[in-house]
Amino acid sequence: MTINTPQLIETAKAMMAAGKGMLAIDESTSTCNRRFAAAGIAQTVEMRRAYRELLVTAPGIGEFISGMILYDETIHQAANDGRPFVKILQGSGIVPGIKVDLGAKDLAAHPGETVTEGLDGLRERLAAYAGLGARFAKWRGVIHIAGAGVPSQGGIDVNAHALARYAALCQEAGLVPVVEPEVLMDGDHSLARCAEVTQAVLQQVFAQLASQRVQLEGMVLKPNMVVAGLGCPVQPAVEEVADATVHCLLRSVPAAVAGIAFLSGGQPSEAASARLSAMHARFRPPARRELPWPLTFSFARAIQQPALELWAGRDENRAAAQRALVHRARCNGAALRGAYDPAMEAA
Ligand code: 5MM
Repeated sequence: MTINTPQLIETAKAMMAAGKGMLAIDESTSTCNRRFAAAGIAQTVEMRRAYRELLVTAPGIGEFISGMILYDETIHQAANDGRPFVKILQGSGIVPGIKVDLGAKDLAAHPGETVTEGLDGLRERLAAYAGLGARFAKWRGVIHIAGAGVPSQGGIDVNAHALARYAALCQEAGLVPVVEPEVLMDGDHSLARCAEVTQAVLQQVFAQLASQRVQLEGMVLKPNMVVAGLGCPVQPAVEEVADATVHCLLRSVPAAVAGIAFLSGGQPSEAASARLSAMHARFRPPARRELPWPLTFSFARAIQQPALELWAGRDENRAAAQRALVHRARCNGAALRGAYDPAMEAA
């Protein structure tokens, strides 16, 4: 099948719109239920629908959010007034997308490592999602750091290969692939170890993308920031994370890629905003050369978490929760100008 490159490029440009980033609301049912349970919210289809309605209808969210990543359950749902979520997003100028992987499963013969599944039947599922209005898709490969042998080359290779096969199928279906190789923050590894693993993973991902003939201009990379493990006794400064992350990307990501949108990975919301802001403040002319790709966010927890906790499943908290959501989106919008200031949190 011929690839519609101009259409892919146009969608990717809309996703990378200046001053905006993406909001991931694609938690699978089990992940969403786990977060609801922690916040004391009932774990039902209706509560998940009500929460996603709160997110997609937040007044003003389109000022800072260019795209939202939905989940299979969510893309079929509608607001109380009957309007499908996809239509609401389109009406706010937000590009609808869909998470299409089926989760990370234990990788045979590789204790402590996983491979993301979901390639079987993916061509048909992508066509169905495109018919529902999705214009991009997302797949997450998960890389663990644990000791000397994890990740193994085999673990990196198989996840990179799956990401590339997914990406090629997306482009065939007219959907922009968001390629998400996540090096987890779990563990006590150093910043340097995260940089080493992230670089090895990204280089293998781009080798596989080339091998599968994925058009870089019509894809978006969703990487982790280069950070120390959560259990590492030495936690780097904001500027160290910014520099390590951008240097790693410059060494690994071809300039033709349409854009880069970070996951937050469990970082506190304020830290994610501060680190993204530092990247923009520190890597711009005349002090440094201009970055070759737009650099933005595709956060889930770092934007949603305060809103989820405020909502707590109660309708009377809905407006306050929406304000908290838009506040986090605004903070990250400021980060894209290198202008995030912790003082914004008091506003
Ligand atoms: C890494 O997770 C992605 C970004 O979220 P954070 O900013 O919170 O790290 C996110 O899109 C993730 O892939 C989805 O929430 C889906 O997770 P599950 O594990 O439910 O498939």
